[in-house]
Amino acid sequence: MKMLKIRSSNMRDALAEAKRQLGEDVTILHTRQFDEPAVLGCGKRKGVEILAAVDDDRQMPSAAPAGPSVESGNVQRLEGQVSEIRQALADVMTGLAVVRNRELSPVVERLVRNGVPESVAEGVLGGVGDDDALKAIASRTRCSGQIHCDKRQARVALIGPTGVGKTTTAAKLAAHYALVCKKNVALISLDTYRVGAVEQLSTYARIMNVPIEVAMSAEDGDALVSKHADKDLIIIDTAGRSQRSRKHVEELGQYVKAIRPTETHLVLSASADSGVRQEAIESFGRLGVDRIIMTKLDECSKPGCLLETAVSSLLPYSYVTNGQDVPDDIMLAECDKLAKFVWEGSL
Ligand SMILES: Nc1nc2c(ncn2[C@@H]2O[C@H](COP(=O)(O)OP(=O)(O)OP(=O)(O)O)[C@@H](O)[C@H]2O)c(=O)[nH]1
Ligand SMILES: [Mg+2]
Repeated sequence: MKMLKIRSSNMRDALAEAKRQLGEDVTILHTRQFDEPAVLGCGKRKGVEILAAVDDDRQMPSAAPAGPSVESGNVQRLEGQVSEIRQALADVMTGLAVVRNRELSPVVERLVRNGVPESVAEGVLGGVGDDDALKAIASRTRCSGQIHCDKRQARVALIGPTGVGKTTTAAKLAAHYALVCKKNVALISLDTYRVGAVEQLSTYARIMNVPIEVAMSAEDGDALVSKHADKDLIIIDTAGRSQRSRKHVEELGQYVKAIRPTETHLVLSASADSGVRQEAIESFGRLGVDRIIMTKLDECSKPGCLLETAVSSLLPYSYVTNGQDVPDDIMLAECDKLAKFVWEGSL
């Protein structure tokens, strides 16, 4: 028995096609109306489908006219393929919906609400209960503690993208270590790039009575460090550069290298886009970053960036800043406090 499924917009054409392909003795085994979405998903496609059969032993019509027959066969094959593709797509969409609608645990959901990407929140808190959430977050957030300048001179370079608060933070740190910790501090500015940058830091230096130097070229750096060999701490402010410009970041690297920093702190803004921070970690990371300072916590509505950055950079936080006031708006980074901020949304 040879069987054929034929679809057409009406019964008459379907029967004619069945006879043309299988001969006059064709038997119609089954007919049905169909009503389904059109191939590209717009509108409906209606018609009849017949299942026609003929005994194999009977004589088949000789050499069916090539044109219409081939076309009809092709259409059927295409329809079959389209239907398979549609089914596969439906499966994928169902799978995605299942993933999307997957129930998140309440602790993970809370972190996601606070701005932690779902994958990070799952990684840190998957399987952790409410009571242990703070501890789990704190354990994934490392903090470096104070700048060590007791036994040997510390040279701390602040680098990072434009406008994140490097100069303001340099002034806050200088004030804290000079005025509160009573350390012998000097400031060096490597920012001869931006108009007004040196004046900005000089104003703070004058108020704090801290010496300030400006390196006009990478070669100046070494001489300036020697000049201040007696200082406990040298804080180095640098020019903000786009994390996207490899050339400018490398240029900055030459300047910073000449100062021979003992610590290089990458300054990132909590109010910036997460993608920008990730790019900055990658780009400035090539210069040998060993700490992160997160600024502008006061401006950020979702503190999850603190956990996201800790997890993605694997670097410890040294300080966080939470306002424009020099010298007050800076805090030593402490894991418990940062975890509380991420979890509760307040410092
Ligand atoms: N709200 C808020 N503003 C801050 C904070 N830190 C710095 N700022 C402000 O951010 C702006 C830029 O600060 P700068 O210190 O000049 O930033 P920068 O990284 O040195 O900028 P460039 O040298 O141009 O790359 C200023 O208006 C600062 O007052 C902070 O913690 N919170
Ligand atoms: Mg600056």
